[in-house]
Amino acid sequence: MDGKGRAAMGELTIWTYDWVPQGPRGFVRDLRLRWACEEAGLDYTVRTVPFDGRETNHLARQPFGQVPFLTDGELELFESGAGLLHLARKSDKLMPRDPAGEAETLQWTIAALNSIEMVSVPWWFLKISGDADNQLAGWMGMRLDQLESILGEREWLAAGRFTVADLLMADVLRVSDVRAFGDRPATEAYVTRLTDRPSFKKAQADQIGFFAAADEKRAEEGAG
Ligand SMILES: N[C@@H](CCC(=O)N[C@@H](CS)C(=O)NCC(=O)O)C(=O)O
Repeated sequence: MDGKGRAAMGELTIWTYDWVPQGPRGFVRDLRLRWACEEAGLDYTVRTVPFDGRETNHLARQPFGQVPFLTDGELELFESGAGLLHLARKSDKLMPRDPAGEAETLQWTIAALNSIEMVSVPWWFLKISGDADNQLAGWMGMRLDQLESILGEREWLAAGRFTVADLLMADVLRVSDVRAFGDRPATEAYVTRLTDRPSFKKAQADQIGFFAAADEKRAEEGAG
């Protein structure tokens, strides 16, 4: 199944699953790439690999059986962070071109992945597994408190303006269990500010609509 971004078939293709259960809708990481394309005004198409059999059916394209991955003409790359940085090289709306601003953007993009999401994802998995004594709670709280101090002092993470680093950090932080874990007003205001952006809202609505259409297709196939 194919879904289209704003423009006619472009060179940029964001790959996701053809269907996912309700739970992750609005959070599947293809949203990061959709959001970045929307911010930058880059034309893109969304295409899919089957959710069923994902463990093995596209390993040549994403070695962990996950999504998203991105194609740009002949070029193909996996990892949402790599995809975002690739898109950021196409548009200064995502990353400034001055060396200091670019370095700061790279630094905070990697920090979102390797200092925050690195903790938040395993913390979240332990939380939803029902482990009452989540061994990662202390580490998670410390990281979020450190970030809260920073976000209390500035509007954007890098270069004094919106960058792809904010897009990624906000996507990591907007998970409802993460938002509910303690009271951090600066972080909450930051997440709200970022997710109020029209490009985020469009990307999220598009993803939700995309999977809703997939439900209908599944139902038709089941009925037929
Ligand atoms: N580090 C990867 C993580 C990708 C990831 O966790 N993708 C999820 C969807 S958001 C997935 O494919 N989950 C299915 C699975 O792991 O089997 C990235 O950022 O691209």
